[in-house]
Amino acid sequence: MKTQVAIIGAGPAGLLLGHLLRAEGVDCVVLERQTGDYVLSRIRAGVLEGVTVGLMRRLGLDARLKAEGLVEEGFNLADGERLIRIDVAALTGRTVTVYGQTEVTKDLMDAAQERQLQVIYEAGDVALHDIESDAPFVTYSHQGNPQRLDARFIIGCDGFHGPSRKAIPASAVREYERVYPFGWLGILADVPPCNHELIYANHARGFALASMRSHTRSRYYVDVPLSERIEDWPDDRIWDELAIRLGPEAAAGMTRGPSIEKSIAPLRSYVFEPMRHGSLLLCGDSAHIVPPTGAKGLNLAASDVHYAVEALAGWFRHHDADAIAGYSAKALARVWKSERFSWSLTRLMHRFPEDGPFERAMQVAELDYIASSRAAQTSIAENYVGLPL
Ligand code: FAS
Ligand code: PHB
Repeated sequence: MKTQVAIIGAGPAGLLLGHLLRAEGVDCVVLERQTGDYVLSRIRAGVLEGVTVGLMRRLGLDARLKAEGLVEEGFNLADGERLIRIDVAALTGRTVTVYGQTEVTKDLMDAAQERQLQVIYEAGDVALHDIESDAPFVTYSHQGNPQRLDARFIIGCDGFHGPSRKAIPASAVREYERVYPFGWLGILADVPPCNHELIYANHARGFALASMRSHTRSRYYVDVPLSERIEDWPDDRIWDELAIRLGPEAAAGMTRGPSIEKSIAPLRSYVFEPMRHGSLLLCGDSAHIVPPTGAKGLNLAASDVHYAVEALAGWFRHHDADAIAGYSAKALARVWKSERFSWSLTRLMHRFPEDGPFERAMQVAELDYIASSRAAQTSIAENYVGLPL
């Protein structure tokens, strides 16, 4: 089989990219290891920046997002004594939209057939070949048969554990990583949210986040030691811990109920450079990971896709080789700023085992400064709604 662009991975990055390339008249095929149902079963991001909403609008796939997404004008930082509201709408003129990654992926999947976006699910043993040539290709197995897909470019949208970035020679690679000494235990429940806006809490017992998916479905998190197992966290224990960490006001508004999903995710900051090598470009988690504290992961995948579509459309329309050559630097410039914001908010809102009284005093002083400074709140707000492309 032959196409112009081979996309590996049908998560949000791969599907967004596939649809946008089709809209630009660029032929592409998406190869996905899992089934569509499995991809949709993964509960992940919940907050969309304007960049991500804008790409769905550009595709004309934002009907459900407009109807069901919750536009949020602010969010809150809690420290056990007070709630510091960051009024992102007043400070930046922009907002964020609460609309689960699962819903974004579903909207993109549902549109694939009618828009002739070819997505091959259950594509096993995907391997990349000749990525330094102008004629790279991908081999894979499907329904027990070996397959080959020839393309002009291969785009790795295969997440943190995919094969794409590993196809780049080690001599060309620079990696940066910070693994955090805790994970996030997340719970999804069909109960109304405790607050109409998100609350990030730094409590003596640890971090908590109150988020939501709709007016009737809530998403909460507490940070736990990496040694914890989900079996050790019955629902009641999670609800009790959330009520303590989020504080009495939020606890008073909290409705408990049975979890419909709960899991523990590790946290890391990770950047892989370069995001292009020869005819291979990387988008999303295949090239970078952020701790979910800043709600940047999914949105960074969207900005990578924006730059990749710009570069590929330029190449196929005008043979603009500079656009392809400039992709990595352009995408990384925004990646690093989001890495910094996610790392700094993680540092501010979590208790680190190695921290002593001085580090705790720094957190208190920074929260005091944020509570009293419009400039400090504006800085947080412009990062939270998403920096310009
Ligand atoms: P994805 O990982 O979503 O998609 C990659 C796709 O490639 C998958 O479908 C995978 O099956 C496929 N693939 C992998 N290997 C393959 C192979 N060999 N062949 C073919 N296909 C292959 N971000 C937030 O903003 N907020 C959050 O709360 C949040 N929570 C998260 C919780 C968890 C447990 C994880 C892992 C991530 C979380 N993230 C969160 C980040 C997450 O939302 C990512 O940023 C987002 O999924 C990035 O999308 P993709 O780059 O498309 O990668
Ligand atoms: C979520 O709703 O899943 C969510 C929201 C904000 C974050 C992380 C996760 O920072």
